[in-house]
Formats: sequence, structure tokens, C-alpha cells
Amino acid sequence: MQQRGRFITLEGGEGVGKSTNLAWVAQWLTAHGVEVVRTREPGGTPRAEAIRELLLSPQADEPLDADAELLLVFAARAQHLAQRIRPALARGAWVLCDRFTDATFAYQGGGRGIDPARIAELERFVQQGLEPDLTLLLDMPVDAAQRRLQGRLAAGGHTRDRFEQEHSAFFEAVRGVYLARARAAPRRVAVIDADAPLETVQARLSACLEERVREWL
Ligand code: Z5A
Repeated sequence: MQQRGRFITLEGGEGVGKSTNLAWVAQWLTAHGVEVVRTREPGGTPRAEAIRELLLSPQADEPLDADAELLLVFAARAQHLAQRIRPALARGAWVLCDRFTDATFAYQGGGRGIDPARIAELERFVQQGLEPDLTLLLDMPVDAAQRRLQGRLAAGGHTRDRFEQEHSAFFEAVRGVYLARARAAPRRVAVIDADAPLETVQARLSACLEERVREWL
């Protein structure tokens, strides 16, 4: 029987370098002979991307209720799991996903203040026990990540989405939940110090992949 592929997620607050490093991790895996499916949340399929648009677009005329936000996140995830993640894993491909349910505990739990027990209920309902084999948590102080994003905004071509308009207390709470989840699940979550030049961050990622992924190859 075909062995199921591995499920790896990248997590962290905004500006920590998830998108930049996702491409790098995908290259590392491909170079080691793995078929990699790169994807992201919210999103990853056309319908789930439509839900992403609802979640990210700033709508001053009608605020998005926090429970509605949570349910939309899980609706997108159910679609993504059914149409993309589970089929890929079943055929033996590895799935590399930019954010997953740790982000829901961090943003909807830490940021919005939703009871984590409710999030865990939806997690069980939607994921039926599926969780990442490895989560790479890119961590850095909120103010340093914000400075990176200022640089990107100043360069043009990027406007703040609904989450990026939040205040630093929101992002501090997000970071706190991520780090608490890493402490609670050290076998699954590897914390990478992302407050360094890109080459240094990638050397740290490489060491982590050698340690944690090599045995699965
Ligand atoms: N969300 C949620 O609320 N609940 C959920 O369950 C899920 C998500 C799954 C969209 O996610 C939003 O969805 C997100 C949470 C919410 N909220 N926000 N905001 P997203 O992942 O698409 O959004 P993001 O975190 O804002 O992505 P981002 O801004 O693109 O950040 P990033 O991917 O971590 O960073 P990056 O684009 O790779 O890098 C940012 C800049 O820094 C860029 O100019 C790079 O060139 C630069 N960079 C990267 N690394 C370095 C280093 N090492 N040194 C210097 N500069 C660097």
C-alpha cells in the first residue's frame, strides 16, 4: 500500500518570512526527491480562495463577526482538505502549507479571544484527527516583523489586509499563543528564530530539516 505523504506547515506572525521560506523549504524537499504540493491557508483551492477574499478584504461598512470569521476559516479548511490536502497525501505527495490550524488558535483564539475549546471542537470535526507531521514556527519580535512589513508597504504594490490593520497587542497575543503551542507540542513544532538575515534563517531551517525530516526520506 502507498504510504501517505508528510504534512508540513509553516507558521508565524505576519512579516516573519513564511512565504519567502516556504519556497526555500519546497526546493530543499524537491532536491531530496520528494513530490511537494505547495499550498496556503486560508485558500488552496478556487472556492477556498474565494473564502480567503471574504476573510481578508477590509469592509468598513460591515464588520465581520468573530464567530463568523472562525467558521469561514474552517469552511475554507474543510474544502482545502477534501479537494487538495487529503488527495495529495493519499497518493504519497508531501504537502507544504503556509499556515494551518495553529494560525486559528493564534489569530481567532489569541487575537480575537475565542475560547480555544471551541476551536478544538471545530478542529476535531473538520480534521478528523489529521494534523501536521511537522510545523516550522518562524518566530521574531512583533516590532521587528512590523518594520519588515513597513519596508514592503513603502515599496508599493501591497496594501494592508483586514488582519494587518490590527494593533500590536493583537499581534503580541498571536505570538504568545504560537509559542505556547510550540512548548506544548515540541515533537511536532520546531521554533526557528527568524530575526536574522535570510541566509542565517535558511541555515537554521536546513539544520532543522536535517534533524527532523531526514528519517522520513
Ligand atoms: N489567518 C487566520 O486568521 N486564521 C487562520 O486559521 C489562518 C490565517 C490560516 C493571511 O495569511 C491572514 O489569514 C493572516 C492570518 C489569517 N493574517 N495576516 N496578516 P498570510 O499568511 O497570507 O498573511 P501574512 O502573514 O500577512 O503573510 P505575509 O505578510 O506575506 O508574511 P510572511 O509570508 O511571513 O512574510 P514574507 O512575505 O515572506 O516576507 C515579508 C517581507 O520580509 C518581504 O518583503 C521579504 O522579502 C522580507 N523578508 C523575509 N525574510 C527576511 C529576512 N530574514 N530578513 C529581512 N527581510 C526578510
